[in-house]
Amino acid sequence: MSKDSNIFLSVVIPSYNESTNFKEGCLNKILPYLEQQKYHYELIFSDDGSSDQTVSLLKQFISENETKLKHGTISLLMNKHGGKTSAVMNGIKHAKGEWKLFTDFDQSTDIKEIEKLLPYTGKNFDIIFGSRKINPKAVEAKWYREFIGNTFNLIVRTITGLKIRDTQCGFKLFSKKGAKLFDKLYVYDPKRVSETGAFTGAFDVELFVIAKNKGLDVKEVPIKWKHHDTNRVNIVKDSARMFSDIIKIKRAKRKGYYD
Ligand SMILES: Nc1nc2c(ncn2[C@@H]2O[C@H](COP(=O)(O)OP(=O)(O)O)[C@@H](O)[C@H]2O)c(=O)[nH]1
Ligand SMILES: [Mg+2]
Repeated sequence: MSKDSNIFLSVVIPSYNESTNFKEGCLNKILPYLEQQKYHYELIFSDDGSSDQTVSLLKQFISENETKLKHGTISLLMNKHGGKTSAVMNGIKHAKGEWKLFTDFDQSTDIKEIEKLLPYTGKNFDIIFGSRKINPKAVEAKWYREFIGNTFNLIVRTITGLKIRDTQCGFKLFSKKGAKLFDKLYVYDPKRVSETGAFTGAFDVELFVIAKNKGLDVKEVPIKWKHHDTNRVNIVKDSARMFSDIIKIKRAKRKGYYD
């Protein structure tokens, strides 16, 4: 059987100027872990137009590893810089697995944590996702990011009516049906990014609102998470923009854009 037949798990990793993280070895555990599993997998890097050495480091990583893999494949997609949404979305679109995970490059959540999500597959959930707010003891975060995260989640719950405690954790597993929700993004439609500018953003919230509108079930699962410093998140600017995006999502829902 060829390595890409019957792929069970696709792992999509967006990358944007990750050479420091790469050199610190943040990818060291992922292939050894995936190779030990009984299922077939694919690992897809989706680069968001990095301007540092990320692309050449990833190409080297791929050529050093691809011939050794027994149960999976690795590939690299190169996108124009468009922010996390477009990088993740393009990766998810290319993914052929029965289940498709996206996880942050810095591996704030270790790939092994997938074992906490997998028990919920086959139970009619279309998004099974990591949460840092159910078991805070498993989370090593910066106090100010935690404070802002809590405030953000409270605002999201109030404005959208979602019952989710942590919409923003970068560790989410989609069924094939769940993955199609990306096509319905309106506020975070990557085509509009030229008007709005690239950033990490709250596309997750929009996906959850669309899922709810369509009557899909989602499952929030506590996972371990460890903060990695990033100098890309501008707390004040990004928070203000995320807040205004939540209002836009609410408005889009009212106008029936997700129907
Ligand atoms: N901040 C940021 N992250 C991006 C962008 N495009 C892709 N990403 C990816 O989104 C993920 C999360 O980014 P990170 O800086 O770790 O954000 P944090 O975990 O929220 O602090 C990483 O895998 C990045 O490579 C972008 O334009 N801005
Ligand atoms: Mg991070």
